Amino acid sequence: MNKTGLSEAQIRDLLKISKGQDLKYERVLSSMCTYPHRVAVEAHMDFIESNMGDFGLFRGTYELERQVISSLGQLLNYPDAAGYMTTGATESNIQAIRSMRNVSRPASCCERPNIVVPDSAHFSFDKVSDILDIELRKASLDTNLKVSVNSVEDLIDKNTIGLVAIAGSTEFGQIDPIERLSEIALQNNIFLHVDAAFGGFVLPFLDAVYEFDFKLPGVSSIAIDPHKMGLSTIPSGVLLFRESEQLEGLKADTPYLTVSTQYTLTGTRSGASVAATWAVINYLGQEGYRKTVSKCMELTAYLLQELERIEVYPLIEPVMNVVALKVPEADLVRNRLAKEFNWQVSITQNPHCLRLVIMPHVTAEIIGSFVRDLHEVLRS
Ligand code: 0PR
Repeated sequence: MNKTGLSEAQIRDLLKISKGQDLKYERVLSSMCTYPHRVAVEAHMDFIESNMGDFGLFRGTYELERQVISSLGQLLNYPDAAGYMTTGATESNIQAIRSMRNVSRPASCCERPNIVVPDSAHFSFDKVSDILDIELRKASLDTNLKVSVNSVEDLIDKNTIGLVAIAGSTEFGQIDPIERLSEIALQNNIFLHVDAAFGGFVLPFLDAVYEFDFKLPGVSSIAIDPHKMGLSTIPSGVLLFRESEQLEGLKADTPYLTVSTQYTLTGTRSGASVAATWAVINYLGQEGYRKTVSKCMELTAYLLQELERIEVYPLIEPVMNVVALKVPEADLVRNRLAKEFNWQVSITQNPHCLRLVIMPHVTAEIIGSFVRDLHEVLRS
């Protein structure tokens, strides 16, 4: 640290240089984040000092958080859902599984508990397994890259405390057969957590209807991320539980704070994210999100149409705005796109495909220019 401080002008200049080294989202086709909505940014700045870790000091912000939980509960067909705002789906997934373990512990007493997750589950579940010392059983996928229900059933045993389903998988944007998994969870009297980190702000606004939320009676918790397609600021995640008992499973005593209990993983926690999320969901409403999602889906269709001309095809028909493309030597193509044309795309693991996410910052011009560059790379 410097002995004496720099001037404000020096600080600004140095920050400008660093910011200049960051990529602009206009070249990024690999991210599930995007520019947050202006209304969210304004609210974030207005509540910058607010700390939800000691919410007795920030009663107004706390009330906004209650309203966010209730609005998203309503969106996901359970207005009475219990929950709180997390730093994102990694934390939501950790806490959902921790709650499963704590609530079901008496039943599965001495042996090591396990959960069954799709092979396509986000790597945050590997962290869950490590942190909580819970065995992770990975169920195989069918040819459409949805989890195989038979494989899930085969993996359940007396130490299984719950299942995980994905509504919008990270790599393929696919939705698991959640209706069936809900039945299986009920039959086995175990929890079912739905990771709708990405899909939560997409599926309710598509023309096609998908059953993935609390409407299904076996779904016991949902992770949904306002900092992805919700257009809020980072860090904004939401974890929702069907039963308040599940939230109680996360309770810690906080005797010297303004409130005597906490249910969160982090202590100090951003009230700015709460205000930003409240602002953008209320400003856009369902109509606003429907427009955003329609635009992303139209551009996804446009992308596929342009790619067809250069004989590049998707691995599966995209369900949402995530596209996996079959190209030979996908790693090499990805590297060349980055090096020669400054495009950021990612790669799926199994099979190896180019993966693009058509976020709200993507335009028809961006797609046109990307397809031209991809064509160039594939030709030479
Ligand atoms: N669950 C699913 C289905 C996800 O896709 C992700 C993140 C998570 C959980 C974890 O969410 P947090 O990272 O918010 O805790 N999916 C993206 C991914 O790992 C996150 C991301 C976002 C990556 C922007 C890159 C990026 O530029 O690919």
